Amino acid sequence: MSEAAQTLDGWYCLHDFRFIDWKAWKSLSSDERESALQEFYAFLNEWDLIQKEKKGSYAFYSIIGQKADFVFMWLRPTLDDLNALETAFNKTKLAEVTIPAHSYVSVVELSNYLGQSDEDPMENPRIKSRLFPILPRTQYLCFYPMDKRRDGEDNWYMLPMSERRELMKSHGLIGRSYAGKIKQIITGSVGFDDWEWGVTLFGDDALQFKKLVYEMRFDEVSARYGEFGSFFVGTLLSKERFSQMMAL
Ligand code: 76R
Repeated sequence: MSEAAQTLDGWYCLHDFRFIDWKAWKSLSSDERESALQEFYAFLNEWDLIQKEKKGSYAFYSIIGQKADFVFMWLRPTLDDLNALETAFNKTKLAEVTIPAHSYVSVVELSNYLGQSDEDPMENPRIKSRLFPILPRTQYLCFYPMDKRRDGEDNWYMLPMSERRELMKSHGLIGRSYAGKIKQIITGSVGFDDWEWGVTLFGDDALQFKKLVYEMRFDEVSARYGEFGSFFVGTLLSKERFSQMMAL
């Protein structure tokens, strides 16, 4: 048996994709629509507060294309917190005019392929800030799930640790060349959802998502071992932008 990678795990993560039921929204009176928005904005204020206290984080983006209309990406200390959050949202008036489009459950993950030391990682502020990240407010977000292949000769999980480490080094180098342009959050979902990882990328220039993902496709880890699910791309929402989006 080859040596399993060790992971450090941080906040739990739920990506909750929704459609807007425009017909239902249009059938509400303007007072009902306004109060639905105000109720939702009170929720956003609560999430902002939790984020300020560093007890969790969230991202809110409008999705381009027909896979969904918007997404919440929530980070919380436990799965129970996430469950309570989605239930609380589901009880709102706004949720009544949404239809679930897709969801993804995972946990923020760092693996030990690169850099390991004897110190307690939880005492390292750089590691802590990556395991418990405050999500950026970049203009764009990209999300997709992925697996590492287990197919005949191309079985990631049968490779010795030393070889995987070598391959991940090259992956990390490509990633680092996008420093300042893209922030990535890798969340592990083995045992939680249909794929092994969720990849969430944040950036102000959406074209850089394409360039990074494309460049990685030529790198052995992705070229040989990467398998990918559906991609979602979104643009930042704020209260103001959401009000504009919902205006009739
Ligand atoms: O944690 C680190 O920064 C160390 C280096 C590193 C690891 C261990 C790293 C760096 N990644 C790691 C692990 Mn990554 N990453 C992806 C994708 O589309 C594709 O082809 C793959 C999707 C992107 C775009 C990306 C970006 N990475 C992983 C893992 C877990 C592997 C395992 O355990 O087997 C996956 C699934 C994965 C996938 N990676 C980086 C990036 C970027 C931008 C970096 C540089 C980060 C930085 O140094 O700031």
